[in-house]
Amino acid sequence: MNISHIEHIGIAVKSIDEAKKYYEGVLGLKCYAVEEVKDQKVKTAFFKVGDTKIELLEPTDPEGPVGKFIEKKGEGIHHIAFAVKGIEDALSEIEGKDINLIDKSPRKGAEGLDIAFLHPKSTFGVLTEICEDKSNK
Ligand code: CMX
Repeated sequence: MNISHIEHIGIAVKSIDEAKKYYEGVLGLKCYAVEEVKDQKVKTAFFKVGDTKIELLEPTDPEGPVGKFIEKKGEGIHHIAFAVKGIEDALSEIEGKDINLIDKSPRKGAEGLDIAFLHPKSTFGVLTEICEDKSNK
């Protein structure tokens, strides 16, 4: 598998507006995009840190994946996302190694990336995403 870098770290928060006071006011990062991902029942906010981003995730529905996560575990790191080249091949390779895939084929995520999740029970407790930017940005 060809992983180039950590694309982003997803952090579950109850309120993006509240959390922004820390990321902008204390860490001095700049929020450059806010986007709702309706099918995931979240609002997202992005901050760049070198080649990696911080993705804040605020639930829009308590029954969505992030709403359930906050209810159970509280705010905190929700997932880690690795940028790969060739996401379809990466998924076939991962499936061949007996890892439980949440997404057997890529779907569209925030920022137009092709994304797929690996179940945390197969990945030592860390919800893991692989993603690929197929645009020519
Ligand atoms: N990290 C680590 N463990 C997690 C987890 C997370 N983010 N979310 C759930 N779990 C654990 C739970 O603690 C639970 O463990 P126990 O059985 O030991 O208690 C187990 O996984 C099952 O949890 P659950 O609450 O019953 O939740 P579900 O099975 O309904 O769903 C998951 C869990 C990971 C399959 C689901 O959240 C999912 O499909 N996630 C992928 C999509 C997603 O997270 N989208 C939001 C982000 C979208 C974006 O970035 O744009």
